[in-house]
Amino acid sequence: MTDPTPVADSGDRADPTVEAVFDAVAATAPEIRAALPGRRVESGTGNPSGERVMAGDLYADELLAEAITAVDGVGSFVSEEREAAVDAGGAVGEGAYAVAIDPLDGSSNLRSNNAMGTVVGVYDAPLPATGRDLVAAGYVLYGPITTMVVADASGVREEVVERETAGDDGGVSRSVVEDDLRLPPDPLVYGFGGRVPDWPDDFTAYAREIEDELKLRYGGAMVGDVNQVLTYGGIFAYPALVGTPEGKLRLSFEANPIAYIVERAGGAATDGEIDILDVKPEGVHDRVPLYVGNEELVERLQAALA
Ligand code: AFP
Repeated sequence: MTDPTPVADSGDRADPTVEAVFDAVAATAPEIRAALPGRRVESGTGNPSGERVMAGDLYADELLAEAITAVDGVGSFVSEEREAAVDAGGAVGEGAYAVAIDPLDGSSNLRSNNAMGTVVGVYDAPLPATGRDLVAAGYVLYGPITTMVVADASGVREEVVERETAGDDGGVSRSVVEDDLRLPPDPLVYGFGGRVPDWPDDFTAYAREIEDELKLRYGGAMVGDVNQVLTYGGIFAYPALVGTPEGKLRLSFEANPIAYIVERAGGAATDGEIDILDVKPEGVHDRVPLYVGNEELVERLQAALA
C-alpha cells in the first residue's frame, strides 16, 4: 500500500479537520479506482451485516482506514466492513470526530461494471449516534468521472477529483464544479430498491403514482442513484420490505450521510415516519428504510405510509 497522495486546491474551508478528512478521501479515490479491475471477485469473507464482501470492498476499507486515521482531529474510524471502530487517538466528542465510512457502496456493481461510490459521515459524537451529530458528510462517485460531493455547515458542493499527473506518484486535485448544489425544484427521476413483490401495499400505491410522473433511473448503487436525484430532482428509496421492515441500508454509514447531504441541498429524508437524522440507533450496523429527495415527494410518501 502506498502513502496517501497530497491533495491540491482544497480551498479555504471552515473546519480544518473536516477538510483534512475529505482531502484524505480524495487522495485515496484514484488509487481505489485504479485497483478495481483486479478486485471484481468475492473476497471469501462476510461483513458485520452478513453480506458477502468483494475484494474491492476490503482494499478500499484498508486504504481509507490508513488515510483517515492519520488525520489530526479524527478520534475513530468506523467502517461498514468492520465489527469494531479503529481508535485513531483523539477523544471523540471532546475535540475529535468519528468518521463513518462505507468504503465501496454498490460493490456488487463491480461485476457488471456499473457505478459505485464511497460514503463518508463525520460525526461529533461516538457511534452509534444520530445524524444530528454529523458535522459534515459526502461521497465519492466512481462514474465515468470521479466526483466528490461534500456537505457541511456552509452548504453542498461538487468537485472533480483527478490525479494531477499520470502514474501513481502525482498529487490529487479537487476542483469545485458546483459550489452551491441545490435539488432542482422540478423533479424528473425516481429509483426504488427491493423486489416489487416485497414492497408493502402502501408503498406500492405511492410508487404507482410516481411512475406516472417521473422517469425510472435505478442503477443498484445508492451513491449513483442519489447523485441522479441531486442532479435532476426526484426521489430515491430503499423501502421497508415485507419481512424486512428495516430495509437494507445502514443508518450510520449510508442513510445518515445521504440524508445530511440531501437536506443541506434543500431536500428531505425520512424513514417513513420521522426525519432520518432523528432516528436513534441501537447499534452501529443498524439498518433503516430510506426515502430521500425533493421535499414535496418525501412529504407525499410520508402521508402515503401514515
Ligand atoms: P452492495 O454494496 O452490496 O452492492 O449494496 C449496495 C446497496 O447497499 C446500495 O448501494 C443500493 O442502493 C442497494 O444496496 C441496492 O440493493 P439491491 O441490489 O437490492 O437493488
